[in-house]
Amino acid sequence: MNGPVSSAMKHRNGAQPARTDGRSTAELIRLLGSKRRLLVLTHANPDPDSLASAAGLVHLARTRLGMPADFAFAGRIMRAENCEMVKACGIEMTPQDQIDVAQYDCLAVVDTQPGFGHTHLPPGRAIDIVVDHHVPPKAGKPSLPAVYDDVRLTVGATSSIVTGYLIDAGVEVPRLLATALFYGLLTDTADLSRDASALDVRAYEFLAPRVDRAILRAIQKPDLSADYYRTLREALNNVRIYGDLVLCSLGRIGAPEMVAEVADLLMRLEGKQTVICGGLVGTTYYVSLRTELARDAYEILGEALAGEGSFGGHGRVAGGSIALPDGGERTLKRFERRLEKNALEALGLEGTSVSGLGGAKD
Ligand SMILES: [Mn+2]
Repeated sequence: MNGPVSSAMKHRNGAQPARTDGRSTAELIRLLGSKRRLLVLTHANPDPDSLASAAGLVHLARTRLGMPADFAFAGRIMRAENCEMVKACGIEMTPQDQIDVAQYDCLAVVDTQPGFGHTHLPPGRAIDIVVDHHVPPKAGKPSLPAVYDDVRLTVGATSSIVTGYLIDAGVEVPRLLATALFYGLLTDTADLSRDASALDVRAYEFLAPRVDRAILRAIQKPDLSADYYRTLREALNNVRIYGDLVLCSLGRIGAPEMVAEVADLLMRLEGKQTVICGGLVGTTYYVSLRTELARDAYEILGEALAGEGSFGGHGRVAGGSIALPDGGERTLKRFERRLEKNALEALGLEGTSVSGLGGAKD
């Protein structure tokens, strides 16, 4: 982790005025120029920042180097907003299991790094390019480091780093790609209010005049299914409030994205500082944590899960999943009681009395 950070600092200090900060785009272009075919990968169930970053890197390789480039994804596109983004911005992507990795001599990973639990990379293949803004994983790192490793912890969105490459490379950024990158940047930085660096602001200013506003609006306010509102109704009936902590169980749900959505919604409840929201899909329990406390969300979630399952996150946001022995009601209830107890301990709220939102159910 010291390597990329210190070299990024060095570059920043000695930067020429026209350059964006961080690693040299020329270095990336040189590497791409020595390869024939690029495959861009990201973490499973890609979010807007990873979708846009991948599309941006594919565009750079195709237009600047005339190089065949593809983006492959694992898992599924969750949330109505993300589905709308893929459709409206025309993001080309192929399921990873339908890709013949042997066809590619250059592998890139964006918005994540080898070694993260939610990142499924082709076994036995070295990764050539890593572009990310997360703290590198402590364990599970590959023995061969990437040739081009651009991890910038101070940058709010990978979309900003990729936009920096496009600016530096002088390639034209089409309207739909600009809209995707802009949306990726907005979601990861909460409209530049969270973790935003000078590069994020620079990328924002570069992209803003190129954005298709009608498409951006459609992405931000997509149609929602009746099932969405039914789950929401259940969720609101099941809110448990302990001091400044809000716990919410969605019970059994059809798709995991509701967990994060309800967590985001409840975070706006006045006076609340931490939200933990969970739901069961099949036999996998998904959990999202949001906090405004001075503590890292990842650390609180780690304590609440007592080391079980896999989880990730940074700053104010964390999420994870745990495989339960079965999908039965008793197993679910038992797990949620344990999670609640651990969470109360982690936040020093043991013995605090519980209430709901008030109204009919109370
Ligand atoms: Mn990101």
